[in-house]
Amino acid sequence: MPHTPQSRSREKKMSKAYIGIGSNMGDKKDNINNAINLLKEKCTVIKVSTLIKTAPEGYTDQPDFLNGAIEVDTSLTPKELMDFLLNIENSLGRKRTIKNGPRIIDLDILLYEDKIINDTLEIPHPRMHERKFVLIPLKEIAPNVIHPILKKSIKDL
Ligand code: PH2
Ligand code: MG
Ligand code: MG
Repeated sequence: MPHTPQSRSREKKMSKAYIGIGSNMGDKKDNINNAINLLKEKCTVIKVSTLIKTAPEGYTDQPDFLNGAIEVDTSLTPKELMDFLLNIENSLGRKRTIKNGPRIIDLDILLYEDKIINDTLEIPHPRMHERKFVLIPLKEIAPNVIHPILKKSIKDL
């Protein structure tokens, strides 16, 4: 069937988002793969970076992390996407004890289109540009994407 103006307007608007993923408890690789499979229930996963082992930043008295970055297309709004990511974290058994402490899985929205949101949800992720464990995997899948506040590409950050 050819696209008519009517059929096009009924299609869901898809947005591109980049998600940071990390784990430093249990079987880290399994946790990340399980989270990616759950993501596919509501998002189209376009790219997954190489997963890299990273030393903990911030609160350093905890195990090394496995970190990666994911590109998704989604019809979820930023808030809906955040709630979906929180549901995935909970369903994989994440318990929130120490702030920035060890976690089975962490899923953070890094970028959502070129939106800037300063609410309980902050997009771009407020610390992404200073975190190697975010920038290295993100550079692999999105080197030329522009940070909408800093106006610099990921590879230049
Ligand atoms: N996440 C944090 C704090 N520190 N360090 C590494 N290496 N990887 C992380 O994902 C990470 C961290 C808070 O979300
Ligand atoms: Mg995080
Ligand atoms: Mg988080």
